[in-house]
Amino acid sequence: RSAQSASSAQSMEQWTWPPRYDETYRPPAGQAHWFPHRETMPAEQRDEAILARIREVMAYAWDHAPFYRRKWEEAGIHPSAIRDLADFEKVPVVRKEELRADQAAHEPFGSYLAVDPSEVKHVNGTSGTTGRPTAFGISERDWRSVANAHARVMWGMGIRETDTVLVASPLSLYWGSWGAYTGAERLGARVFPFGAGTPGQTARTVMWMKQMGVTVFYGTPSYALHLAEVAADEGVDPADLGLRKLFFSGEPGASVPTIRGRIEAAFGAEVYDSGSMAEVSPWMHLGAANHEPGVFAWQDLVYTEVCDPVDHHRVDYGREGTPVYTTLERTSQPMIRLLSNDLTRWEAPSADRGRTYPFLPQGIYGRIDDMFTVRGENVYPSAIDDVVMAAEGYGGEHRIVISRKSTMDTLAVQVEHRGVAESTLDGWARAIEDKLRRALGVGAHVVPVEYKTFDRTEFKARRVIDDRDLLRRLGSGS
Ligand code: 8LE
Repeated sequence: RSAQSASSAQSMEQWTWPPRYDETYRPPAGQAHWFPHRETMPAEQRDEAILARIREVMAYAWDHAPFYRRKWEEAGIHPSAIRDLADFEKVPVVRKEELRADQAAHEPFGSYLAVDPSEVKHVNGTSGTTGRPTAFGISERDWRSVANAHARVMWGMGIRETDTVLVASPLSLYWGSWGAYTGAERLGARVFPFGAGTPGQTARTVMWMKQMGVTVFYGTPSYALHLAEVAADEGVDPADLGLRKLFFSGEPGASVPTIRGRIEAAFGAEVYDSGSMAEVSPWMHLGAANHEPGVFAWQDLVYTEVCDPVDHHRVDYGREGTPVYTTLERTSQPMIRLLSNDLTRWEAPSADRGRTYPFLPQGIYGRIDDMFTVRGENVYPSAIDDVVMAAEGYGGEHRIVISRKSTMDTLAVQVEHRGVAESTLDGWARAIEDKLRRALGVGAHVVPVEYKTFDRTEFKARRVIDDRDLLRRLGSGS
């Protein structure tokens, strides 16, 4: 059996540790898979190769990254003790706070840097709007692994060298933009890094898209909708911009039916979801390959376990949990069981889907932190988005306001309206309330507000206003 698994691992296309890719490789244009064998092999066979790789990655981290050795010694775990993927569930998760603290103690890249600092050739990071920013120190080898992985997933989306790919998210510290950039470049497409986020940029984006014949858009779902709105304001029908495909990361949306539908309808193009966390770049290891909602977990790039948020053991297929990620190709800042605190549901691999990876049919639908409880019901902001954005006359933005009246939490949604007659506004709001009650199981108060009351975002939307946080900070909450 081990001889068989060894030969199967050998035959996996360009599967080496440390990773090394043939940079000249590209499949024939008509081929659906970048690496047909690796993407369609029986999942159990792939898991054997992944187990061997996990042991290599852990041994490497033990030898090169003091952070991991400390953590595992404390937990009484040695890489050699991982005999199967069930053993791997005993490896303690890494939390983002730990990485932040470790980096503060070991400037600038943390003691989880597993290469000599001189090998760090690229720096990305978190924006640091909440808490201490985290620096991503990336070696050239890792940069190339990410480029090759992203090219491969984008190939699965049907992007080809004849495409012009617009990178329409901030080209600064945000790894999302650079990951899309390097992937498009490696794939041989034309890259158009216009970015996003500076004043007046969106109207110029519309103009440049037309001039450059952009065929593929990358950014956040919120920004695509904003772009469609600005195009219309400029007298341009977004469907005339010539896009074939849009792919997304950064926030829920591309797998949220209403948001997805609005984007498809506005641009007359296909929508693809992707994205996990910058720390586990290649972040596109959660990426769509078919034109349908949901993403595959490309397990041979980053091993993804959907886990119980409390005990961090894998939940059964079909169940909800939080993704825990292990990079299989990173040598500079390897991530081994990084806890995402996001929420998803996963399904078992099935050859019918064209790739034998586990499937996340609703993508990632929220963060545990963003989930709130109103009268005992758990509510995800993306579920509210899904309902209100489906309303005829929806004006393009809304805000979700949670507040505490005496001891009870209440939920209000301020929704922009457009083209709804003043005399029918009340009925319009009540109809949305009905739909929200059915979808969420709790009552919400819908308040119509004027079109363009709220700011649009060029990046990730922040629609929840939680008054209870304010009360808590003032010390008057419970
Ligand atoms: C639902 C993946 C990337 C580089 O685009 C990104 O946004 O990374 P970042 O800035 O580290 O933020 C990660 C968080 O964004 C995740 O934990 C998750 O809450 C959210 N996110 C990213 N992609 C998606 C997503 N949420 N669907 C997605 N496709």
